[in-house]
Amino acid sequence: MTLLSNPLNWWMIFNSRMATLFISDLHLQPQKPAVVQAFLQFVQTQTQGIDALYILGDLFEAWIGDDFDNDFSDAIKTALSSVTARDIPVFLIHGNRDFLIGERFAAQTGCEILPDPTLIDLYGFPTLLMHGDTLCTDDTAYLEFRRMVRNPNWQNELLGKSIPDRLAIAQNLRDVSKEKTGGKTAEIMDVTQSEVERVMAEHHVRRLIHGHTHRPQVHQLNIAKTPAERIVLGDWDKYGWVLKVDQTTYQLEQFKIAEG
Ligand code: LP5
Ligand code: MN
Repeated sequence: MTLLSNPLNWWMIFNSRMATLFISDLHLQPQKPAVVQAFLQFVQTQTQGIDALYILGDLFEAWIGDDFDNDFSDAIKTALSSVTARDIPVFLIHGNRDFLIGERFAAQTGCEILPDPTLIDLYGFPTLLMHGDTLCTDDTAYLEFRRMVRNPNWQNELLGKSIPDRLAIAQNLRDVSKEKTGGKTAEIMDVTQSEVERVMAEHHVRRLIHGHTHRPQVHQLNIAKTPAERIVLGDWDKYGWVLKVDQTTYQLEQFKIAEG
């Protein structure tokens, strides 16, 4: 019997298809141990034999600089290193909570930081990856804030401050953000459709994957009269989300996160 005449072998080949995984908005923090545990378990059980893992921003609830180490950040870094040590690439796009992840973190974990947006060839399908915050163009107050915190001079000045000062500033920014988002409509904080279409047309893509809005869904749209799709990843809290893409198909999967 040849290799391919045995149905069992076909089944094994089918099931060993390689896949690329996308996650975002885990908002990892020591105060949410169940989510941390879910991520560590995800790394252990879901990344075996995959082609790559992409983290599209807000892996952390708040990141105040690569020089702030503790048991929590060490555990996450060790988990990421365990993936890259298996020669599986892990890519990271900054979110609005962890834009200060830098080269030290990348060197320690083997992760590669990608610009936002990044265009990849995903099994022959041009695919644009973003965090998603820049698509919310009606949120002009946020975009102004973003311009400030993404300025390298601002970042250098902040990174020069002591850890306690930085923790206090991060807490202050969170408080201001909570107050401001409380006064914004859901529409303002969602993506602006015309901006989605503009960015997709600019990069000549028919597929966009992003997070940030915490509104997991696959949206069908048209770009220059051609069908296209926008895949939105969900945040991790009571449930986690992962997008699994292979040569032929994709699935946006939700899974339950056990209570801590
Ligand atoms: O994050 P979320 O979901 O609450 O809301 C976001 C936008 N808010 C933010 C701000 C972050 O939450 C702040 C946390 C950062 C943690 C890490 C920072 C480490 C750096 C500091 C330490 C070294 O991104 C929110 C959007 C919302 O998403 C939906 O898209 O609306 O935008 C805002 O709330 C911004 C406000 O509208 C404008 C804020 C002006 C604040 C000016 C304060 C200046 C203080 C300067 C101190 C140095
Ligand atoms: Mn975000």
